[in-house]
Amino acid sequence: MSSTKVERTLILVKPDGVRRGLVGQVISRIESKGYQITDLKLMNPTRALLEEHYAEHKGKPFFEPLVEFMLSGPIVAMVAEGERVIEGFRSLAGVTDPTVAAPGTIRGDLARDQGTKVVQNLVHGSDSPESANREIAIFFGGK
Ligand code: D4T
Repeated sequence: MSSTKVERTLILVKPDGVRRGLVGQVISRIESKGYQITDLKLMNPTRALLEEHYAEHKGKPFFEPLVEFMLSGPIVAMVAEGERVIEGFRSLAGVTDPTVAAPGTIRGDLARDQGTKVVQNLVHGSDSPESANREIAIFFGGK
């Protein structure tokens, strides 16, 4: 186990989650785990913002479908805070592929393969302190 430093992470409820009315359930799981939500907004991100957010995937076959999917409806962006929240939220979310995400996780309980080019897996969570800082600045830097 790593040390217990207070961290912040960027969490997104993707368009599938908002469309399906699952924002409350996602927030509830974050709060029930004991993390604090310190910023939150419903938004329609621009293509430029999403391309910056997903820059590491540029050039991959799922990049364009991913950006199109993320543009398909409003999303909810939030910042959650707590000791090891980055790792903790990724554990709450489950693995990327919702078909095999463990039952009990957000993706494992609430998402599945929809036969689309890009996996619709309800949520995003930053994967490191560096990513969290970068992503929080992208989504909340200008407010
Ligand atoms: P996000 O970034 O949305 O929290 O998801 P993950 O951290 O779990 O996964 P990721 O960054 O590797 O992928 C971003 C986004 O692209 C979709 N994706 C990913 C896909 O459709 N096909 C793929 O092969 C991969 C790797 C799912 C999430």
